[in-house]
Amino acid sequence: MKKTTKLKEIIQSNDPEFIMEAHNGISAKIVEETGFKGIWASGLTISASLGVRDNNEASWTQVLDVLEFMSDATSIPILLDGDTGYGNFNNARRLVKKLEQRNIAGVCIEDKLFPKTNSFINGEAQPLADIEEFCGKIKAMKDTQQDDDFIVVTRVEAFIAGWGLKETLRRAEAYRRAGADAILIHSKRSDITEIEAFMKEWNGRHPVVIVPTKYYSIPTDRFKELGIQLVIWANHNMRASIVAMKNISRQVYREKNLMNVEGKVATIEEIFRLQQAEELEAAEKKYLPGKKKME
Ligand code: SPV
Ligand code: MG
Repeated sequence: MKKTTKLKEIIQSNDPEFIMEAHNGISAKIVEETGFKGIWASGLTISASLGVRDNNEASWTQVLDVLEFMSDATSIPILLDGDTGYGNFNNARRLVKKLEQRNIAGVCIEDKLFPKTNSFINGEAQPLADIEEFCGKIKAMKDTQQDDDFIVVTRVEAFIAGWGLKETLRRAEAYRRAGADAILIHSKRSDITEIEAFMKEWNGRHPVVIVPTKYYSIPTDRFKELGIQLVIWANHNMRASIVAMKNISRQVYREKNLMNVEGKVATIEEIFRLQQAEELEAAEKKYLPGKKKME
């Protein structure tokens, strides 16, 4: 099945599905091996992995380069966090063209202005996109895709920016009508009251995606009760690796010795396995003259 079709099925499922953040080839591969059905290519963590801020400091083609490695390393669909689409409708539709060429299954765009800022930094201070303009962007993206199953998720930032339920509903409905495949409702509250209020009024009109980074203590069953289609665990591989890298760097720096560290880190063989080194060895036997004889 095509990656796009797989993502479409995930987004239209009755029960919540879960996708996990990755930010490069190896983390994408780990997400797939773990059993997840899809990957969230997070803007926050891809920029963090490049050592820059989540303010479109990495150019969109630099993000594409990372995505290409992630896509080549995996067979499950990738949903790109495409920020605002990196400009107006024209930039966004060109993005869709390039994503399809790289076998990326879908993209999520948010109704803010380029260059964006992460939703958890001064959310209230961030202006939202004009609704009509944003709807034009959605239409342009949907008109551009060649594969009918390519997914455009639109993310409503009205709760984040402090505009409340009415504006959130107004925007979600406008984006649905403009052709979005699903609506991501973002909230920075530590409880789920905003999402609950939205789901009540929304009444199953169209698939809904959530990112429970701040309301992490809410049991997953609640998402099911509310009728949510897709849950994104948006940044946890990056956060896990920061803790692990800090700990190991500190220990090696302090001890000037690897003895106590060796058992705590992945083996070199594990790196080779994740890189599929064996496949190359087999291919060399098949394609490289003299390789068989040498052994
Ligand atoms: C991301 O993972 O980059 C997201 C989610 O957009 S959030 O950081 O919550 O805005
Ligand atoms: Mg983001």
